Amino acid sequence: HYTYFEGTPRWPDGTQTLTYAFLPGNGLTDDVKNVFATAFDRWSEVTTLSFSEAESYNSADITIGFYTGDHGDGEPFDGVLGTLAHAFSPTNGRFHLDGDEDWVVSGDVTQSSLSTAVDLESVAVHEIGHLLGLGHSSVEEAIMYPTIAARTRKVNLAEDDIEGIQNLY
Ligand code: TQI
Ligand code: ZN
Ligand code: ZN
Repeated sequence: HYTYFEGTPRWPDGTQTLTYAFLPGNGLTDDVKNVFATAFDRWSEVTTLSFSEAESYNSADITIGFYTGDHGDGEPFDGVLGTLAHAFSPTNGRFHLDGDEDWVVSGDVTQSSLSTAVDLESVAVHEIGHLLGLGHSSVEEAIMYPTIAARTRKVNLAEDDIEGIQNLY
């Protein structure tokens, strides 16, 4: 079953569009940006929320960046595998990904020759759930289940994720 963070933090009542921006300097390709856009769409499809890229990094509700090792928030990344990414609860908006992972942006992660390959969209859909206020779920099929096998793609929201998010938005 789905959970929320302590105190059930959420984006305020009446929030329609949440904006997001990519850390300047990461030099992300359009392919990478499109993966995030697709991941956001999966949540907007089942809620009253929509997501759009912000005009500027400083005005964005949600900020997305790739970082390695200690990056100043007390939750250092750890190189290949282990922690892949983290996101904070509403209304913090910070979404950090471990730049040391072998991210698969397009193509089939299950066919990757790298045993360490991680599907970017799968992780993005999960972290966006956290950004919106979902904690972890006990339902194995749920996007918000706390573990995922290596070289796995899991991007479709389960009924449990949908119920959880629809209670918030
Ligand atoms: N990162 C953890 C996660 O997102 C960080 C974390 C642990 C966390 N507890 C939390 C974040 C509570 C918010 C609230 O769960 S991770 C998966 C999964 C990770 C794990 O790198 O371990 C995914 C990132 F669920 F598949 F194991 C993405 Cl999809
Ligand atoms: Zn961080
Ligand atoms: Zn999680």
